[in-house]
Amino acid sequence: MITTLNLIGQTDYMIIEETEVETQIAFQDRKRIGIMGGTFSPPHLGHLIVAQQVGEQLGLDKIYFMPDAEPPHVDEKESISAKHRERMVRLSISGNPLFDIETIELERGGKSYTIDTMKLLTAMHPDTDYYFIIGGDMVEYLPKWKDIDALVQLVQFVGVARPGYGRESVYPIIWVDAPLIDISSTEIRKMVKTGRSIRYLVQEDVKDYILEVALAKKYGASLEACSLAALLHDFAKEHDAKSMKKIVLSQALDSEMTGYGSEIMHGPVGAYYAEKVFGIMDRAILDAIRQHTIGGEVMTLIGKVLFIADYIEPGRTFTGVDEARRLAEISLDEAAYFKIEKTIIHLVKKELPIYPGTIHVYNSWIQRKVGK
Ligand code: DND
Repeated sequence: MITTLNLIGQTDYMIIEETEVETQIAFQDRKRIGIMGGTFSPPHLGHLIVAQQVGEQLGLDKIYFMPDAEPPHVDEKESISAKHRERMVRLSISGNPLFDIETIELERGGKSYTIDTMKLLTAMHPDTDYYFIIGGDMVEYLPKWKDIDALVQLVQFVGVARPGYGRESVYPIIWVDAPLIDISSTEIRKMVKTGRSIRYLVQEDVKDYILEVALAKKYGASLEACSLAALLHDFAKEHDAKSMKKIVLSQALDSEMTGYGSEIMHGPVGAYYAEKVFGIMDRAILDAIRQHTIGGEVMTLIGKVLFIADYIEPGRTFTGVDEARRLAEISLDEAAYFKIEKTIIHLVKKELPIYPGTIHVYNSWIQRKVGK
């Protein structure tokens, strides 16, 4: 069948086969999706910068961060459990409408060979063209990927230069220019181990999450519970003081705290959200969130971990932070008491009113300390 269409200006007519029209329309309708595959142990700002640059420069509809279940590399990396890596990816990409997460490899489990995944994804989404984003190091490694010749037929590889790696490849690669970012997950893991600051290298919430998990490991606290508490503890901060106040009053929380601002309210309000919005039922997690700003008269191990991790993270520079870090190495109780006492002293010196709840917490800790 022949169709006449006005395709070129007002007066010039062109005749084309309908099948060709369909092909053109089909081409226009195709989705263009970027895949940022990785182990993300942990995800860092290099990953985010690269994905953003590729997405914008190639005009992609979406970029999916796809954590692998087990990295297929021969030289397996020091493993952080898949669950933690997934959570950190979710934290890293939250709030960016261009980014999303693809969990297909985590659900499948086992070694995540990209060819297996892309066969599944292209079969599930025949209307999509996939752009698989890799750094220069991975471009060099491509010849070793499983069934690479078949894979380059399924996806378009997009390479982003990385310091120390060339741009040559025998495979078809679209190169995208992005600022050279010399950050690697391996280096970040080393920095965490040696107590160096990872601020500005990973997204802020990821940094808190990593430190929380490190402290939990040291004191044998449940990693699952501590990581959940770390994830949710500042959720209330996304809301303004007015809406926090509403919750304090409607839920019959201590109304007195409304006079002391978001800093005091976001703990108890955060616990409310964790229960009502995220369905957390574990009392210890809820208490940890509730108490994480001022502490509590009685605190669980999870509560102390959250309370201290937040206080001593490497980005902090206040006077006394080194002492707090030293104490955290020896005893969580010593570190917690130090924080409670320091807070009171700080507020007195600044001539600021002290929330009565903070004073109650201090009283119970000092009474225990001096054995009364
Ligand atoms: P990585 O473990 O290198 O990820 O894995 C990248 C992807 O390749 C994953 O989806 C793997 O499943 C797949 N792969 C690798 C090897 C063999 C096969 C498949 C196979 O099927 O046989 P990372 O978490 O370390 O990094 C994620 C990505 O970000 C990588 O492409 C990496 O090159 C890149 N990257 C940077 N790019 C530019 N500047 C930086 C970067 N840091 C990481 N600073």
